[in-house]
Amino acid sequence: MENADVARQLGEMADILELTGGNPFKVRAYRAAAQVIDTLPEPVEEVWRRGALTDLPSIGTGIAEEIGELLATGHSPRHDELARQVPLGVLELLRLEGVGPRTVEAMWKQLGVTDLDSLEAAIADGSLARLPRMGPVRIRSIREALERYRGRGSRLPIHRALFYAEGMLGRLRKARGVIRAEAAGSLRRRMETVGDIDLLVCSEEPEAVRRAFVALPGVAKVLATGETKSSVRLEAGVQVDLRVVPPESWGAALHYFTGSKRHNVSIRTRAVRRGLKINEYGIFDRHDRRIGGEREEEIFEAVGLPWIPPELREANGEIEAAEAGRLPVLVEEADVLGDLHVHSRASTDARATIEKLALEARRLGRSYLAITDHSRSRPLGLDEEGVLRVAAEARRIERRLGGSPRLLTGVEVDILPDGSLDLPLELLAGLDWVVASIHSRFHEPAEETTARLIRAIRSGVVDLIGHPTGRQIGKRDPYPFDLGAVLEAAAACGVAMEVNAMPDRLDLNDKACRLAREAGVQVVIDSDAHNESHLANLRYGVWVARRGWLEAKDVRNTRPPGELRRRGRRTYDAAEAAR
Ligand code: DGT
Ligand code: CA
Ligand code: CA
Ligand code: ZN
Repeated sequence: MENADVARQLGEMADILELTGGNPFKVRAYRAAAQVIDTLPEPVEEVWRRGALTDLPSIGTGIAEEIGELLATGHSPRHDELARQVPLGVLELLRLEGVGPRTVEAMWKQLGVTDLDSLEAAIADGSLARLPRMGPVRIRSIREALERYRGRGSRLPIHRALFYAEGMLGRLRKARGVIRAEAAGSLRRRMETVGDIDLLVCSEEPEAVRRAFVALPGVAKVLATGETKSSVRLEAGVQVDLRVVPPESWGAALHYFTGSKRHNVSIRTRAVRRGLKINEYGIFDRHDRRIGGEREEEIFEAVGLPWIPPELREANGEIEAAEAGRLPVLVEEADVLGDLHVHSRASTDARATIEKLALEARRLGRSYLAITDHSRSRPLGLDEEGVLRVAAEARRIERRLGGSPRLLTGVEVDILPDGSLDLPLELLAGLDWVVASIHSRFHEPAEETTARLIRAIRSGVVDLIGHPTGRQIGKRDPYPFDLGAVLEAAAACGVAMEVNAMPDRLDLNDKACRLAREAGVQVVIDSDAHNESHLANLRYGVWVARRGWLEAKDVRNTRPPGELRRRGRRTYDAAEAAR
C-alpha cells in the first residue's frame, strides 16, 4: 500500500466522522495524520516495520494501530465501519471547494442528494435553493466548484508521480540485466503534473526487463507489451510506459523520451541542417552510419549546443539561449541555505514544536529557519502578544541549539481585504522576517486584489508575499489579479515573491518565476511547513524555479541571514501606522 492510499483512507475517515457529527478532536486527528502520511518522504510501510509510526508528528498510538492494520491486511475495519454509514457519492461531495460537511449533510438528508449527478440535478431544478442560507450567490459558487472538480484533469501531481517512479526504478535497478534505469518524459522535466510516467531502462536483455516490469507491485493491468516497449496501469490509476534500449542508444533514447516533443523537433531540425539524423536510436550521418548516441551530451554536441537541462526543454527559447551561450546556471537545492516560511504548533493543529522543526532543519543541512506563524484573523492565529511569545521562544531555542540553525523571528501576516495588515506595523517592523499572504476573499475583482497586494508590498514592513496567486492545484484557481503590476511594485520596494513548495500549491508557478526574473524581482523558495516532515518539500519548489529559468542569484534565500533584507532595517510609513 502506497502512502497516498493510506492518506486517502485516513482523510476519508475524517470526512465521514465530520459528516456524521463525530468527535471533532478525532476528526482533526485523522486529518492531521493523513497530511503527515501524504507528504512523508519515505514509504509509511518502512516506518511501520521499524515500529516508528508514533514518532511521526500527529500520529498517536490509536491511529498508528489503525495504520498498521491497514498496511498488514490492506483494509481497515474502522474505515469500513464508518464508510457503511455514508453513500460513497456523498463523500465525494465533500471534495468540492467551499462545501463542508454541514452543507453536504443538509443536501443529503433534506434533498436526497447522494452524488455529483444528483447535486447537478438539484441545482438545475431549483430544489437546492430550498436549503437554509442557500441564496443565488452560494448556489453559483457551488455550481462553479462542481464544474472545476469535474474538469480536473487526470494528471498526477509530480510528488506522487515521483513516489511511484522511484519505487519502480529502485526495483528495476536490481532486476536481472538492468544496466541503468531513469525516469524520462514530463517527470524528468519536472512539470508540476504528469500525464503518464515514462521509464527508460538500459539493457541487453529486454525480455528479462519486460518480465520484471509487468510483475512490479502495484501493477493493476498490463496495457501493452512488446519486445522493447511496455505499458501498464498502476492501481493508483496512472499509466507507466517503459522502453528498453541497448547501451549504444541510451543517450539518444533518454533525450528523445525526455521531450518535450517541440524541443525534440527543434533539435532534429537543426540536425537535418547539418546533414545528420537524430532519433531515439542514435545520431547518424548522411550515409546512415552511427556516429553517436551513447551519451545524452552527444546529441547536443552534434548540433553545436551545450547540454540543456531537462527543465528547460520546452521550446521556450532554450535552444536560442544555448546557441548564444546564455543558458542560465539553474539554482540547485544545495544553493538554498534556509527556509523562510515555517509554521509551528503555535498557530496550527499539527504538533510541530519549534525545537522539532529546528532539529529537522539542521538534519537537512539548512542554516536558518524563519518561524512564521499565522496572524490573528486566521483560526488559531496569533495576536500581538502571541507573536512576541513565539519570537521569544524561537530565540530561546536557538540559544539552546547553539545557534544552528539560526532561527529568525517572524510571522505570516494576513493581508486584509483592504490591503492593510492584520498586525500593527510597529510590531512587524521589529521582527526579523515578515511574510504577508492573502487567505480570504478570493473572488474580488482583479483591480481590487491587485491594489490589495500592492498596498501590502508598499507597507515597508513586508519581506515576502506568500503564495502570491492563491491557487491550490486541482482545487482552487488563482484569484484574478494583475501579476505584472504586482511584480513592478515588488521590484520597486525590494519585496520578494514566494515559490511555495507545498506540492499542492507550487505558487508562484514556473511561468510566473520567469516573469519575476524579467521584472527584477527575487523569489524565496520555502516549504510553508506545517510539520517537520514538510521541510523536505523544498525540492519541489526548486524544480519550479528551475523550470522558471532561475539562477541562485534570483533566489533570496541562497543568501546568508544578514543579507536577506534588501535594505537592512526597514522604516515604515508613519501615516500607514497611524491608521
Ligand atoms: P505527459 O506524459 O503528458 O506529462 O508529457 P510527456 O512529455 O511525458 O509526453 P509523453 O509521455 O507522451 O511522451 C514522452 C516523451 O516522448 C515526449 O516528451 C517526447 C517523446 N515523444 C513521444 N511521442 C513523440 C512523437 O510523436 N514525436 C516526438 N518527437 N517525440 C515524442
Ligand atoms: Ca509522460
Ligand atoms: Ca508516455
Ligand atoms: Zn499561507
